[in-house]
Order: sequence, then structure tokens, then C-alpha cells
Amino acid sequence: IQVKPATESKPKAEKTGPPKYGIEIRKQPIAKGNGHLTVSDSKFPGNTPLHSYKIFKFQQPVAPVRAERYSVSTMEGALTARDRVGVQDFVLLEEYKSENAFIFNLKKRFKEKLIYTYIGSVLVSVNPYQQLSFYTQYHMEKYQGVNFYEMPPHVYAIADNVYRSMRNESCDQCILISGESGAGKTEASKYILQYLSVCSTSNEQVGHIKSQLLQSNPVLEAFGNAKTHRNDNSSRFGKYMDIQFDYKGAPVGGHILNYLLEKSRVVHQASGERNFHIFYQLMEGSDEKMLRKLCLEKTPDTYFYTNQGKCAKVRSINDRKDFIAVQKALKVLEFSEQQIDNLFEIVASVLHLGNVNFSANDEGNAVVQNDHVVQKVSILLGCDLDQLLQALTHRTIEANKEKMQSPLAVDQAVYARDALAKAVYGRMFNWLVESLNGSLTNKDVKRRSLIGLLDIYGFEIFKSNSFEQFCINFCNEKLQQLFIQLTLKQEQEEYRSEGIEWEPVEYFNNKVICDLVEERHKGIIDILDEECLRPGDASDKTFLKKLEETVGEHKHFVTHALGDAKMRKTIGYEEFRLIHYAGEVTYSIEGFLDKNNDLLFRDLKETMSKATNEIIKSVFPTSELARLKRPETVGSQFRTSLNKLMDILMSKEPSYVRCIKPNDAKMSDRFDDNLVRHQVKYLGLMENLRVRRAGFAYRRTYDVFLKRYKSLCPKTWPRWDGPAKEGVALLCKHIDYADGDYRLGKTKIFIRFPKTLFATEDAFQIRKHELATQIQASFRGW
Ligand code: AOV
Ligand code: MG
Repeated sequence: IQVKPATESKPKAEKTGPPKYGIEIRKQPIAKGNGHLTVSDSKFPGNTPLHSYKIFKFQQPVAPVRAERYSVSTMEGALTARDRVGVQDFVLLEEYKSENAFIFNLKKRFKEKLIYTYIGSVLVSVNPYQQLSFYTQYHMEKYQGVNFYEMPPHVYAIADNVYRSMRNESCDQCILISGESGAGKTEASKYILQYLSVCSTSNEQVGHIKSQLLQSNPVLEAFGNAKTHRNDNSSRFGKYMDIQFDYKGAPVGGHILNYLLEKSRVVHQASGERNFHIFYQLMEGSDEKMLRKLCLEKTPDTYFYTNQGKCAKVRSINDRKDFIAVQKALKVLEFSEQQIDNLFEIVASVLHLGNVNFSANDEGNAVVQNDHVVQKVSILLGCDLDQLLQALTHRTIEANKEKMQSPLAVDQAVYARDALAKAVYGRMFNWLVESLNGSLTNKDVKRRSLIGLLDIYGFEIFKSNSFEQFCINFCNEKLQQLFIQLTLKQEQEEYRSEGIEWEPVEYFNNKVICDLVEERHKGIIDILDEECLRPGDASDKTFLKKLEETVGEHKHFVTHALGDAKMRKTIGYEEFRLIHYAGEVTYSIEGFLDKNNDLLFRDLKETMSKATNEIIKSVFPTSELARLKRPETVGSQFRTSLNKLMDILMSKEPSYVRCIKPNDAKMSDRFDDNLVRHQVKYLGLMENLRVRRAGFAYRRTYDVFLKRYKSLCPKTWPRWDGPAKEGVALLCKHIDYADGDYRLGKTKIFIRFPKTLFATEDAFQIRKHELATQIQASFRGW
């Protein structure tokens, strides 16, 4: 940081009788006149002076006061400038129980582009919707190995802290990123991954793994993200990534677990939404030769699976550029030419499949109208054309040990076609993740510990919500549950280990909603499964009826039949509403049974299993055809995988990033108080803060506290050689802390009120100035 000293003339303010002690700093437009101090960050290219401050009271030119310390981007700066930029840790809020104060603090900081704020060790992040300047290499270096609280809050600080803990304590870590759709989870996870890659040690082999880890992102995003109403790059699958490190702290491998891809998007998109990015990328980014090979047109309007949303072009997305990145990434990840070809052949074949039309023949049975389109599919996947045509319009049924071909009606054929498209795409996605894992697997180094990174789809409410939103929102309930369990536990443990008394805090526990969804035999998932397995007249409607009978009494469940008069108006006959921790969501029951069953007719599976496209062949194994057992339903599978995930996360030391969306318009300068208030409520941030503040606002290890404030006590200044705890005890006595205002734990000092800390900080600033003046005076004498 470069400091330009003010001119030699006296600051004007002095004439008006400034206070004798204390420093008053006011932000000014960038300085031109006297008495100003400009602070600029010379290492960050293109950065003009950050701010200019007018400093009152100084007799001397300001340079000797180590003016760089006043940059708002340091801890001290933030403490000094707290009126303007708010507090950088919510525990320092005077009115910590007031939601208004909380939101006001977030807003103040958001306006200053300070999007990060702590609640103790939890990072709250507000999506800035603009590229900010503090994600450079320079900033990454600045955060390496520094004390967590000595630098302004940053996602790099979280990443660094996690990395150091992993190294120093050899303890597996995980970072849980949560928040609603569009709040900034995926971006945060990318910054963390990048940071971990930069901060860790390197050699050639490690460098390769690092780039593979980083390159897995563009690939997975292309195939698993899409534009929704909430987010132009919305994750439509859940992702948990393990990064494995060796004993030197170098990344040596990784592993990805993926959760429930929203496959229905392959065949249907709401107006204003898109299919997965890769479809558009392939059309936009392929050259003529490739388009010809894939029999593709360049125009997404041509294809039913990409034209429903009517928004193929999105301003914030550059499909062509992204496609180049994907192709490059696939190479880095060691996919062979053949595999890459196969992959794009599948994507193209899905597009063609969507354009297969059916009409009814005289008997009312479906016949394919455009055989030449099916032919393209058969060529791309390498399967038999006649067999595919037959499988799209017929079903083999077995009666009395005899096989019969039963023709499908047109709507059944459309259903079969869509089911095939979803299965092909979904299985290809799983294959992709598995292949990535193949590349990321650490082959010969013994790993020592790992850092897990969880980035899932956020809580979402659309105009129309279906089974997919039900699963996504359930997943968010589970994560919230984990957050509650772990933060409370962590906090209690810290108090216990430090020997400080614990004061219980009231909070909303969402376990009751998790149970409503997942409890065995009584929860919604099992009721749905029951209907899916019940032969006869089972339908979405009978499922709703069963729900009413079984969970009708539950206070987080409402339907038209069960609501009060006012509610009835807002819930349809074929809907149910869940009162989630994050808000009320009304789900349309249409398609619940089908989506949960996720069946694909055997004939289509068989056709696929004979394909020559290697990927298709491997994801439709013939062994599946021999299996008689019904596959597990989607809901049950999801429940099982989420519970496994919870176990994984529970076994690690967690850190949290809580993301907040400032407005619904994706705008950089809008902070919608009500929208933020809602998120602050449901993320349980106030409770989190109350827990953290239960008793004590501030805690620091003795070393850190003493290092900063030792100049306030003659016994600890300029040096203290004894144990840090004793030094702090002396210091506290000397600066007159009242007995009730602080506690000395085993390794840390706990301060009850922010005002105590602020008073200490202010005293420190004065002291610092005095010391600087003394030094200057001695120089003059010299
Ligand atoms: P999400 O992951 O939380 O939503 P993203 O991380 O995809 O949300 O963020 C949405 C968009 O907000 C990004 O595409 C960026 O344009 C912008 N954004 C987010 N964080 C930042 C940041 N730190 N700096 C600049 N821009 C940012 V979802 O996957 O829909 O739940 O399911
Ligand atoms: Mg995301």
C-alpha cells in the first residue's frame, strides 16, 4: 500500500479547535487540497486511490502515523471506520439482537462493496452481481497464513483457515456453502478451489492435478448447469468434492459425488429458462464440419428440447467461449478423442430425439412421422434403426410366459421418447462424473487428509413447483439441520473446552420438517413410494389423498382440503404446501409418481445396450435387463444419498459460507431489505449470532490480543516475555476492565460487550499516535 503524504501546510480543521485527543477521519472525494491523506493500492493494477481521508487534529504532516493502517481494508481500518463501513464481524454489533441492525450493517457494507462479514467463524457473503477487484493473485497471496481476524473478511480467509487447520491438525475439513438459488454458492466454491490451488505447495505432478481439479468445473457446469429464472448459471445437480492432500499439503487427488441431476429439464423448460448449457454450446461453438457430423443445425429454435423457453441467447452467457473452455478442459482431464466424440454425439442425439414426432394410425397406435430424424439418432448412437423405431412405438409385455409386442398410443410414445432422452442424458452425466473421478484419483501418493467442498442447488420457489423442487428443498432442509446441529455443538464445545459457562439459546429446529419428508413409513417419501408400488388405480391424486390421511395433521403441511378458508384460495385441488424453514412452497402433484418411478421401458434399454457408442453401451449394461428387482425409487435413492452425505460431513470439521441474494433482479446496486431480511431469518443468522454472542461478543487467543494491545500497559510494553495469558491478565487489570466484562479461558480471552473492545481499540489508536509523535520528536532532536 502506497501512502501519499499530505502537503506540509497545516490542516484547516485545526483552526476550528479540534479535540485534543482522538482522531477523526472523514472520507472525502479523492484528495486535491491540504490536509488530505490518500490511500492507494499500488500493487493492484488499474486501481486509483481507494479513498481519501481528511484527518483532523494532527499537528504534523500525517505521514508518520503509519497512515496505511487507515485503509478500510484492514481490521484496524474497519474498527476505526466502523460507522461508515459497519462492523466486519456481527458479534461486534452493539444491538446484536436487532434484525434491523443486522440488515443495516449488511447494507452499509454492501454499498461499500464489502460483501463479506463474519459471524464469528461463519462467513456471510452477499452476491455483488459485479466483478470485484479482490480476487487477484495478489489478494490470494495476502491471505496466506495470516491470522483469520487480522485481515478483512474474505472467502479466501475461510479457505486459508481450513487449509491451515487441515495441515496443522491433520484433521479432515469441509466447507459448506449454502443459500438460495443465485446467492453465490457456486462462485464461492470456485474461489475456494482456486485459493486452495494457489496456496498449496506445488511441483510438476501436483500442478497437473491442480489444473485437473480446476478444470472439472467448466465441464460439470456445461453439462449440469442451466439458466433458470433465479440464476443464469444455476446448478441443477448437487456436488460434493473432496480434495485430497499429501503430508506436505500438496493436492494429490480429488473425488466428486453428484446428487440428483434435474433430468426433467432435458425435455422441458419453462418459458424464460434454458436446457443445460452444453446443448447451446454445441450448436453455437461447433465448426461446420462438426455440425455436419452431428447432423446439427446451428439454431436452437430448430429443436423442441431447446426452444420451449424461448431464450436461447442470454446476455450474460457466451456459449461459444464456454464451449472452447469445455473442450480444453476435457483434454486436460485426459478424455480421449473417441470419448469426446461419443459425448457430443450423445448430446446431439438427445436434440434429435426431441424432434421425433408421432401420429396415430387407423387403430389409434403411434407411428413415427419423421423416420429420418430417428435415423440420425440411430447413426449417432450406433444402434439399429428398426429396433429403435419399434422400441419408440411398442412395448414388450410378458403374459403367460409369452412375449408380446403391444403398440403404444401417441401420448405413451411421447412419454417413452422423453424418458429415453432423460435416461440417456442422466446416465451420460453420471458417466462423466465417474470419468472425472477416474482422472482425479490419486494413483500413487498416500493421501493424508482432505478438504470437502459442498455446493448444491439452493432452496428455490418457482411459480410452479414439482418433484424436482421438492427434492432440492428437502436437501436444503437437511443441510440447515446439519448447520444447526454443528454450530451449536461447536459453540458449546468451545465454551466447555475453554472452561466458560454456557447459556442456552432458543432457536428454530427444522428437524420436524426433515422428519415430515423422510421419516420411515410416515414421511412423504415413503407415502409416495407406497403409491408408486401399489398396483391398480394409484395416481398423483391418490397420492395426495394418502398424504392428507397420513400427514394431514402435521403443522408444516397444508392442502386445499385441510387449509382454512383463506388458505384454500391460494392452494389448488392438486397441490400441497410445505412450510419449509426457508418459506412456504406449494407443490403441484402432477408427475410426482412418474418422476419418482423414473421408469424406462425395457425395449428402449435393450436397444441402448446394443449401441456402438461406447458411453451409451457402458451406461446401459445388459446386466440391468436380467435384473428382476424393481430399481429403488428416485426419492428413496435421494434420501439415502443425502443421509450418507450427512455422515460424511459430520465426520469432518465444518466451516460455513452463508450466501445471500441482495435482490431478485440480478442487479449490482440494489439491496432489497425485505428480501435480505427473509434470508437472514431462514438462514438462522440471528440465532447463529445469538449463540455466538451468548455471553461473549469477542474472543481472541491470548497471543493475538496481547500482540495488538500490549502498548496499553507499561508492564507488557514494549516486551512481555511471560506466558501470554498472564500478560493479558495484567493488561486487563491495567486498562480497568470490570470483572463482569471479560473471562479468561484456557487459551482465549472472552469479552462480553463490543463497547469494551471498541474502547480498547480507541485507546490503542491514541496510544499509537502518541508513540508515533514521540518517535518523530526524537528524530527531530536527533
Ligand atoms: P448459486 O450457485 O448460489 O445459485 P451462483 O454462484 O451461480 O449462485 O451465482 C449467481 C451469479 O451471481 C453468478 O453467475 C455471478 O454472475 C454472480 N455472482 C455470485 N457471486 C459473485 C461474486 N463473488 N462476484 C461476482 N459475481 C458473483 V443455484 O446454483 O441457482 O442455487 O442452484
Ligand atoms: Mg450453483
